[in-house]
Amino acid sequence: MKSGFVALIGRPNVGKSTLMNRLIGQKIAITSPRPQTTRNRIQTVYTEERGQIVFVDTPGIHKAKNKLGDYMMNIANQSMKNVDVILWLVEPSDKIGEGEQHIIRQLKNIKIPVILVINKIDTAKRPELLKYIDAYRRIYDFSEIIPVSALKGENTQDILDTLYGYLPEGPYFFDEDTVTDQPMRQIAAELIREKALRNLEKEIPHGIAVVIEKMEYRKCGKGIYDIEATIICERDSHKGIIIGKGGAMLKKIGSLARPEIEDMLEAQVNLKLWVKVRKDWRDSDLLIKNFGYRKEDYPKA
Ligand SMILES: Nc1nc2c(ncn2[C@@H]2O[C@H](COP(=O)(O)OP(=O)(O)OP(=O)(O)O)[C@@H](O)[C@H]2O)c(=O)[nH]1
Ligand SMILES: [Mg+2]
Repeated sequence: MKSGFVALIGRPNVGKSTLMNRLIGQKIAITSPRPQTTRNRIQTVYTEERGQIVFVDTPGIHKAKNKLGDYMMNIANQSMKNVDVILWLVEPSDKIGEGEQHIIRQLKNIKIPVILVINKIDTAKRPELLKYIDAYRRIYDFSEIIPVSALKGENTQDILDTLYGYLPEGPYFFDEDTVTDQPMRQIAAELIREKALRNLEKEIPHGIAVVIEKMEYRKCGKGIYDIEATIICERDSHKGIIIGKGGAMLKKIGSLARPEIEDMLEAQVNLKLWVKVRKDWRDSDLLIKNFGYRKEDYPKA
């Protein structure tokens, strides 16, 4: 039996979370067209007859501009060092910029097999792919290079087959029913944040956090959860936009998040949303901690 940890790393927005969800066949990590969607280390477990793979999704590697950014980068850096295999995701391009060079410098200090995943090949012209593979091959000694489309599920099975070739023999780390280390509460908060990210204008999403204030179960029919959540933002003007005209935006965020939370909890959900302003929370250790981002969450695996 094989088992081990596999980190998904790369710049923001390259499709790490989309790929992880695809590989395990379930939506656990939220995804959006906004960079810096993932803020935490998210572990998911994939078990089959060949063995068990623990995937570690990480925040996109970028220049931190506040304490939340420092926190996110610490998670990405730690995750890279504590796994058996690294999947480095990149866009289909031969433009290798400072962002990629920075990642290469970090990889050069690590003696872990690195598999380059060229994602989003559905957006690239086939003949160009060879050019991209060649450009990357020149700058690092990758164990493998695999072009895929996480969104369409193209070639993603190849990643699983390849990974088993690099994982050590060993026992399961989790029982076979385990899917993730993320508590339900956290996933519910993230689903609400995802709907905010996907529906709000560009400058607002980065400053948003979601806190579940209450999540209570009532036995009634197939069961009901009463959930109260607060969307935290950084400015009064943002609060107005998140609420929207006559509450329309907040209603939209709630009505998009609710069915997904219901699917996850396999129960009915009563969802109440509030919006609060906490100026510059992304630079406050105390508030970052209050909003569920904890230093203790750093990987130890
Ligand atoms: N066309 C196309 N789009 C993709 C593919 N994979 C991901 N995307 C899109 O790219 C965007 C970013 O995807 P995410 O999975 O959130 O990216 P990420 O790397 O986790 O981003 P961060 O968490 O911000 O670091 C989303 O809009 C996805 O739908 C793909 O294979 N093809
Ligand atoms: Mg992500």
